[in-house]
Order: sequence, then C-alpha cells, then structure tokens
Amino acid sequence: MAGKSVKSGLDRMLVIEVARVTEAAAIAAAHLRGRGQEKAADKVAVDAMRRELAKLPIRGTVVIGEGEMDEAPMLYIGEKVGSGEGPEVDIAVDPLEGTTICAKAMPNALAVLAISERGGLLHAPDIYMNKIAIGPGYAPGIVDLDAPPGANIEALAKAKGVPVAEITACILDRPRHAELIAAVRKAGAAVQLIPDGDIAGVIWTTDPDETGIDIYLGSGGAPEGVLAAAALRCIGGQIEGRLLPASDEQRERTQKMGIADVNRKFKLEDMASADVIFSATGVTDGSLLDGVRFRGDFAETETLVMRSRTGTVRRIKTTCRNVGTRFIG
Ligand code: VTB
Repeated sequence: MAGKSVKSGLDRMLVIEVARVTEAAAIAAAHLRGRGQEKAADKVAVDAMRRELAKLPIRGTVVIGEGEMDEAPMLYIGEKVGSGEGPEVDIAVDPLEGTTICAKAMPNALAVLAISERGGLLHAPDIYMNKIAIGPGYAPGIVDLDAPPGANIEALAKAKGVPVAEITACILDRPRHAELIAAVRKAGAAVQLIPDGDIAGVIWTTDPDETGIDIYLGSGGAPEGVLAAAALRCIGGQIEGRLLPASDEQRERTQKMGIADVNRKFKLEDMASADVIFSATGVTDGSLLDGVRFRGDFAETETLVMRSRTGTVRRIKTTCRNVGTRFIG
C-alpha cells in the first residue's frame, strides 16, 4: 500500500505542508514572545512542529534537530517523523531560531525547517561553524572562507562594481568576533551586528538592495549553517563553512556523525547536496518576515517557502484560527 504512494524525490505538494509546519511552530512560540522564557518558548515551538510533522505524508528522519537522543526528548537527531507513508526524506529543524530574541520580543526570530531527499543534508553536530556567505549573481569562489576578511571584502566590492565603502557585512555580535569586526572595518566596509539569528543573516545577503547586507561572516551554530545552505540552494548564493570543534569530545562526536575529516571546508553543495524545500515563518517582526499577528480569534503569519528544483520562492500570508500554542491549519 505504502509503495503505491511513494514517489521519488520531493513532491511539490510538500511545499504547502512544510509551510504549515513552520506556521504552527511560529504561532506557538509567538504566544511566549517577550516573556523572558527561552526554554518554554522553544519547547512549545518544538511540540507544535513535531505535531504537524506527524501529519506529513513522508518517512522522515531528523538529521539536524534539537540535539542528541539523550539530551532532547523531541525532534532529536535520528528521530523518525511523518505519517510513515510517502518518500524517504531527511529533515533539518530549528523550531525557534533566536530563542533569546523571542524571549525579549526583539526582531528576527523565526521558525525554520528544511526537508531534502534522503542523504541531501549534512549531518552536522551542534557545535560552532565558521561561515562565509554571499548572494546570487557572483562568479563561484570570489570569496573564500580561508582568505583574510579584508581580501574577501575587496573581492566582493570589485565583483559588485562598487567602492568597498558600499559593502556591509553582517556579523553576530560576540566578543569572539572582535578581530573579525575590526578587520572588516579596517578594509573600509560597514558592519551590521546582530544579537542572534544567523540563518536570517545569511538569507539577507541574497537581496542586498532590500536588506543592505552583502556578505555574512563569522562563527555560529553548525545546524544553522546547514539550514542556511538549504535556503541558498533554493534562492541562489554561495556559502562555505568549517566546523570548529573545541574539544576532543566534539571532534569525536563530529566523526561519529560521519564526518571523517573534521577540518574539511564544506561548500553549499556539501551541506545541501540534493533537492530541498526550505520554509521559515516569522515569530517576531523582522526584515525578512513579519512576525505573528494575533487578531481576535485569528493568527496571521508570514512564511517564506522555497523549492530548489524550480527555484520558486513563495511568500505566504496565512490567517488561521488562534488556538493558543496549538494549531489548526
Ligand atoms: C547563532 C545564531 C543562533 O546561536 O548560530 C548562535 O544564529 C551561535 O551561538 O540564533 P552563540 O550564541 O553561542 O554565539 C544562536 O544564537 C542560537 O542559540
């Protein structure tokens, strides 16, 4: 029976299904905006995402999730999700990207999910990754993770045909980035610092006229790096990343996940190597997406959902019944 409905690859019908999943997580988390409760907000987003994933006609395996099985009760790496009928897919989730920004009701918290054909997403451990990303329209390799920041900024300005002073880099505001920030400014470019949320930071590079961001630089979570690569596979652009294991334990964990060379430089195609569908719904207002609006009995969401096979990018405004942290979509 299941065999009959199985299709190879990602059925385009899944686009709307996947959007439903991030909508549900965003609405749940939005109920806890500004409450100073990171963990609680994350938990309701995870619950909602898991509940919605269970309805999807897929045989899914979580490859980027809330953590290892022993540390995360739900959406842990390796967990099987979906109805159990349909294509075999891998799933990367960040039910609440920016738990702290949601807890503080600051801009750019998102609910994020990517789904790929089996084996299409890098199984990255939850450690840091050094990243560099730019938007579409540039020759491959014009920026390089291993080049000094100043050289990358200059190469990008040249390729864009603008003075270096017109380039802006987005960087996570962390003490560990002090040198990087100084080097970018010394090269003559501007720096936009963000408190959290580097998936959005990478996506901003795909539309510099709108966002003012040309390049993303610095270290953040490796899972967020894979999700950002999935987004760029759909929308265009370049990203490179290298894991930054900080201990023997992290090196071992990385190898256990199938990455033999922990120092390897990953390109977009290494992190998102097959067809993907990527979906993000705004939790708080941001420059990528509006956050959830509650209007009486209804909740309104904005979702960016894209599909790599066709490069179609959709923005979906949805109004659905507001049922607290639950969801009827
Ligand atoms: C980034 C950011 C995330 O983690 O990946 C960051 O995008 C990296 O970790 O929203 P540090 O906070 O330790 O720098 C998040 O902030 C999520 O925790």
